[in-house]
Amino acid sequence: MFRFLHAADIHLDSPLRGLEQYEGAPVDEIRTATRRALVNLVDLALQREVDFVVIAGDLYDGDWKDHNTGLFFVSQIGRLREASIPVVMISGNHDAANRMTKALQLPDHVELLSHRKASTAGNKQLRELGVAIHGRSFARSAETDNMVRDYPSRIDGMFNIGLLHTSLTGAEGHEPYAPCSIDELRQKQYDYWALGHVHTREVKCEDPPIVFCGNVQGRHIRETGAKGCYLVSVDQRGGVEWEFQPLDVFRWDLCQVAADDADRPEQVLDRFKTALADRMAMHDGLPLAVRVVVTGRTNAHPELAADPLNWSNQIRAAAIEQAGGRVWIEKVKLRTSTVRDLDPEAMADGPVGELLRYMTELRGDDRQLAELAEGLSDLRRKLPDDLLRGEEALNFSDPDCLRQWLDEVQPLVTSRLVKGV
Ligand SMILES: [Mn+2]
Repeated sequence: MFRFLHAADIHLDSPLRGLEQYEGAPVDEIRTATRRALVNLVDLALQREVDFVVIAGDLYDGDWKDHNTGLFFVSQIGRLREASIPVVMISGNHDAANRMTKALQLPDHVELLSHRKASTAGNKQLRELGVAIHGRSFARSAETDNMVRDYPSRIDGMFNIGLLHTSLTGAEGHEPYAPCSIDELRQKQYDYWALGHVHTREVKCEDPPIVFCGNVQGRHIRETGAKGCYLVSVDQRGGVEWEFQPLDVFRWDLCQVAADDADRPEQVLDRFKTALADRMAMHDGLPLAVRVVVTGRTNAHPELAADPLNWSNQIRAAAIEQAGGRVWIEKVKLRTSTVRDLDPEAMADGPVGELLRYMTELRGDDRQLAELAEGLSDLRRKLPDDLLRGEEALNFSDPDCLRQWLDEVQPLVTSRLVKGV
């Protein structure tokens, strides 16, 4: 009967983080990725001849640096006007009314629902199609009120869609904006809830469909895998089907390498190449930014642990050789361990035994860890700023963080002290 695209969190012109400082980083691919994902969205709408498009907030990443971001959106979305495809959208926390200092007049086939109160899209074409789209934009970035309560009642005889930017009752890693429960959404008796804000796509409820479509382009290593939108089809009897459609032009991925039973670092490299080939095939040849995590108890551990920088770069080189510039290694984490544990008792009288006992003691004592951190404060002051900020910041006051460093340091130290361990 009709079909539409449900997209959200385009974050147009958002920077992609984590590759900038990397020699040979795909700077152009990164800079234009969100724009090209938007182009893919418009292309898809035209190819599949959808009846309309909804965007559930965070079209923009924040206030524009200049008008170019807005002009790019207007020019792309304008291509839908020629095909008579209306667009209904709301703003989210990133592009809330109070954050945006610049604006452009939107083309008349694009409707941004009000941030003053919840309303129903007024587009005539949608009314004729029998579709009512209800929603409300964020007035300020931190909308912590339940917005759903004031959403309009369903209009009988129409297909009712709710457009909402929310973290529901709380989603890990997302600010608790516009909180509400699945039950509250169901009580509205709408036929489809098009949600935005949570960047991982998820169908929260099948009947009626309550759907997070995720963002259209991964922006850092915590946004791995295919990103895109949902193509939603509604049949004569109001039956709804939804199908994920990738739109991303560049993908973040995790490549796990099991090093168990490998005898030499070269074998670990071979396993990495096999694992990478699998990942590349899985992502249909899209350019990838990959985090490599090597784990396992292996005889290669002493060599790996003794010179992690060398082996990380061997892995980067292997990726270049294999992927010819289509894959960038975001980070290498060598998390291997030794095949046989060092036994402090066996070396009870030696300096290595002493060291291992000290490390074990440290690990179990938050107070001593805090003292250690205090002792490192001079070093901390010398660290560049970006190591102390962001998701993977070095946190000197977090005992768990300190314990993890101990785990990384121990093999490094012992492998240099004890040959062949
Ligand atoms: Mn958001």
